[in-house]
Amino acid sequence: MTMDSIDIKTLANLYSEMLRIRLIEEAIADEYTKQEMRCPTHLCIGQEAIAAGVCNNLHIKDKVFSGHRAHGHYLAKGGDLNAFIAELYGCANGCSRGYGGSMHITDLDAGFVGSTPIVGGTIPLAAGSAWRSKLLGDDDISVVFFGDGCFEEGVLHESLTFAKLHQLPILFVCENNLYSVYTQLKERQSDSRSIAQIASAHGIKTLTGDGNDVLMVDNITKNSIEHIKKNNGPVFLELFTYRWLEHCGPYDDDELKYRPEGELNSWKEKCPVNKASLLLKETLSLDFFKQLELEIKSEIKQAFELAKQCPKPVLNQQGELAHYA
Ligand SMILES: Cc1ncc(C[n+]2csc(CCOP(=O)(O)OP(=O)(O)O)c2C)c(N)n1
Ligand SMILES: [Mg+2]
Repeated sequence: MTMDSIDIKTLANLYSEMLRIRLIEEAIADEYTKQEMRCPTHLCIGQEAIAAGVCNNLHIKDKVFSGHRAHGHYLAKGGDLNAFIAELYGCANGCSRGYGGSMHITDLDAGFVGSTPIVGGTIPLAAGSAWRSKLLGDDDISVVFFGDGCFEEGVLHESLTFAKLHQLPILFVCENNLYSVYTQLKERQSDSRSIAQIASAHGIKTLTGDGNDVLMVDNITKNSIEHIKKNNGPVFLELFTYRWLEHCGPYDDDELKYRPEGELNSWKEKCPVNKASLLLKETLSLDFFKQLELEIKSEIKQAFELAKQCPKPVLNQQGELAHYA
């Protein structure tokens, strides 16, 4: 694809969103080692295009749900950065009032209903939210992001059946990064049928795509939302991508050898952020890139400074967090 055939403004926005997520995740990884953030943290470095491309097509009122690897989804949906970083530090002004940490993020003002670490746990909640929209006749769409690991959870299949039966306005987004913790997909699922085939066997319109190509994700999502808004029922997306860091935490874990040698590097070559920047560099000056990075880094610095200054949770004599009324 060349810059002639795409809208530069759209790509620049998608790129900015991905870069912002990347830089925020990198800052969290750097700060995490100081052990001031005391919540398990699943970073989405390498997977940013899915969050950016899907959320680019959503309105603030659309409802997003996610799981343990939710940072990118929250940020792309318009969640507040200061409140998010504060949440990681357990501050009372965090988006979940400091109770939730990285894996329980919520921000109703941004239409980010919630994320929980129970694998598959938010899928039926999203179906319920879509059913509510259907019953009320509002125009909202519910979107749920989840990993390939959810295919081992019965509730996913129950939710797909229910969503199809009631023709619900819901977009299922499976981020297939080929692993559930240390276990490859091919050790968990028969290779005689793909995730997309299983989803489509529920009668749901199913599309697959390169989850590291933000323009493709944006385009597929646009088409999916058109389908949903015409009252044609749910859509299921299987988007292929790859997690760069360890399953949980700020480090690389390639030395554990659960991924074939060279696999991580081959995916790094397909970096979604680089891919978009290469296209943009055909048209935009280096100043654009420098300025953008400066702005994002300054926003991040401020968010960490604020979070570090806020009162931290302390236990009272009853063992409760004392800074909550
Ligand atoms: C019901 C349940 N079973 C097991 C776990 C432990 N667990 C946490 S994350 C995870 C892997 C999920 O993999 P996937 O859904 O592919 O998401 P990814 O981490 O690859 O983004 C597992 C098994 C859990 N949190 N909940
Ligand atoms: Mg996975």
